[in-house]
Amino acid sequence: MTTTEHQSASPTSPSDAVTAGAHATESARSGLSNLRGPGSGEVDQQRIATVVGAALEGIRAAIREHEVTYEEFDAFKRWLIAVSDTGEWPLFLDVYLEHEVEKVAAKRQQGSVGTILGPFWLDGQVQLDTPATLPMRDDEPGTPMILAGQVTATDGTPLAGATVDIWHTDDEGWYSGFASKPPAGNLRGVVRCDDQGRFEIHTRKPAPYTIPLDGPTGQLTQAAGWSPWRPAHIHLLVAAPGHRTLTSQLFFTGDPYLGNDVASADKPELTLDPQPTGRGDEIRADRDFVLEPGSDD
Ligand code: MBD
Ligand code: FE
Repeated sequence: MTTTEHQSASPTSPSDAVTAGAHATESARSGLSNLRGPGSGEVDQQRIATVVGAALEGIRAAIREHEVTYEEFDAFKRWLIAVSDTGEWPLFLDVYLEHEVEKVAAKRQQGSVGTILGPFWLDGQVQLDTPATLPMRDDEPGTPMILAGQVTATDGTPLAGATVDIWHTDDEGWYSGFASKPPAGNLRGVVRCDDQGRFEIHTRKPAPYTIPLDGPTGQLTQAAGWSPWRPAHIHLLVAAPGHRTLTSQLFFTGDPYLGNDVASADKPELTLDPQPTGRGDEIRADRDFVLEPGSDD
């Protein structure tokens, strides 16, 4: 399927946007804090005043400089209410702001380059031993793809006990658990590596993805004339006992949306160049991961 067909096919019905938003909101409410490592947990009045003050002043400056009208102010209020009503706060925040938070965090990190988590991770997916085939339909469309590699520590030690939590869209750009089309758990899994930290995952190559165009995030994006597309990508959480969990994504050489990712999450270090294996149209990409010491919760 070409990306043009994908776009005109409209990735979501209105109920899909609301369903996806509700699930992402529930997931953000309950399960994400333990992925981020320990924080101080303290409420610091000075920090709130500084950061929230700067954010508000940025908005006030935009109002002054661009002479924002009451009509625009009221439209902004209605838009914010719609973001809540559709549960799109995780989508909007992860598309437009998470990449800046990730870059701040990355300044203090060692090991493989990572990128943002995004709103579509789900806890509790099927656990598989390597070599693993992700759950998929009998007639799962798309190019068969193998992703293989090794997880090591920063000193080069292979990490027995490493796991690769992987999730990505199907060949039409749909995420299981968020769109109605793919069955629950489709193209998601947690793969246990072997005693050398090696993994081999059999899946399908994902397709480029547009954020839902019928919700407030997509509508704002289109109203501004910005591209709503993300390059095709595979999400990963690479974990091992005693090491910081790496949150990453992998992209594909030649993808038309590289460098123009609506979520600004693509990085040159994260591009795969899969090669034919000679078995039908199957392709294979090899990618190793390096984890730094740290808390694994
Ligand atoms: C996605 O699939 C995604 O990965 C991010 C970060 C934001 C929106 C949709
Ligand atoms: Fe994604």
